[in-house]
Amino acid sequence: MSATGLAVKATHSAANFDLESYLRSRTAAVDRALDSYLKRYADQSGTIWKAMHYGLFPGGKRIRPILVLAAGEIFAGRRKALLPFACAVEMIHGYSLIHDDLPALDNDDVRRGEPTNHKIFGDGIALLAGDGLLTEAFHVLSAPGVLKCLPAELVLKLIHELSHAVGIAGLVGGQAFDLEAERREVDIGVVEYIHVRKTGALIRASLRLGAQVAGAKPAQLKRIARFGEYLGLAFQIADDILDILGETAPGERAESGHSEWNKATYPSVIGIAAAQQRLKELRRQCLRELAPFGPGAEALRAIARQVADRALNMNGEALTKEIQS
Ligand code: GRG
Repeated sequence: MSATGLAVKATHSAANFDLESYLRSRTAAVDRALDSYLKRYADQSGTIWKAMHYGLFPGGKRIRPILVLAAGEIFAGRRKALLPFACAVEMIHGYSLIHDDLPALDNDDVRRGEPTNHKIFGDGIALLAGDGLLTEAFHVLSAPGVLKCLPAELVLKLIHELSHAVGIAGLVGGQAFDLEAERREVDIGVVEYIHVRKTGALIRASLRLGAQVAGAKPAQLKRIARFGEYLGLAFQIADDILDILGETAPGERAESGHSEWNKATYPSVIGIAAAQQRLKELRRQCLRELAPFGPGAEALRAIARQVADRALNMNGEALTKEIQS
């Protein structure tokens, strides 16, 4: 779809789909929109503005906002209507990372290859930058411009859904449960409970928001939501496998006094091979949910494959030896 807000035509096909250029173009659209939201406060550009900006730029993979756009594009959603939701989920993600890196939580020094927010701005400003991004997300969604694109009732419903996904029933609750789980033995049921909330809820919500903005029908929305559940879990399992197998830069690993093996993760509880097996199953489930959407869902299909395959195409034997030594 074009920046003029015209509907996107579902023209992708498996044979010609270029995920790299898709991600590049959607990332650029999200970056431009995020930048323009922040620029509105440029005259107040004190330390807090810089810290909020640093929380968003340079960005990471932008997977959540891209999921908003990709889900919306299946149903020919308008970019103008989708972008505020895409930006809101990225702001919330940015907040969660800043807070998660703080000494009181994961105590990380490095994020995306750069010093973490509190290492640059101090704990107090980093805390406030996270608060600022979380609040700004809902400011963006409740803006008059959004109500020009979508019925007020729908916007309110979506804000309600998003706040549920990132509050005690989702992101915040999952993070709290994870924190408490660090001190005890956990089984795989508990690990999944944490993942579904801490990581899965925002990923699922991103997809559901995009689909609803674009007018998906209830049965279609259910499918997208199930896809989101499988993808959210796959995303976390893949991340944990890559963490253990060493793809994450050493400085980015948690420093809260325990190794990756002691955390409540799939590979640490059931082992790498079983975690990879589960990941393969989730990959299949993701693709199955998208089947009825045809070529319009090619972007989501390619994303699901990429999320899983990064943690599947590894030389498990060699890396297992490395871990044991
Ligand atoms: C502090 C309320 C609060 C919640 C924190 C998201 C989160 C919950 C913690 C971040 C730590 C972590 C590793 C969580 C698992 C989810 C995950 C893999 C986050 C990283 O997301 P990416 O890979 O990051 O999308 P980029 O850098 O690409 O944006």
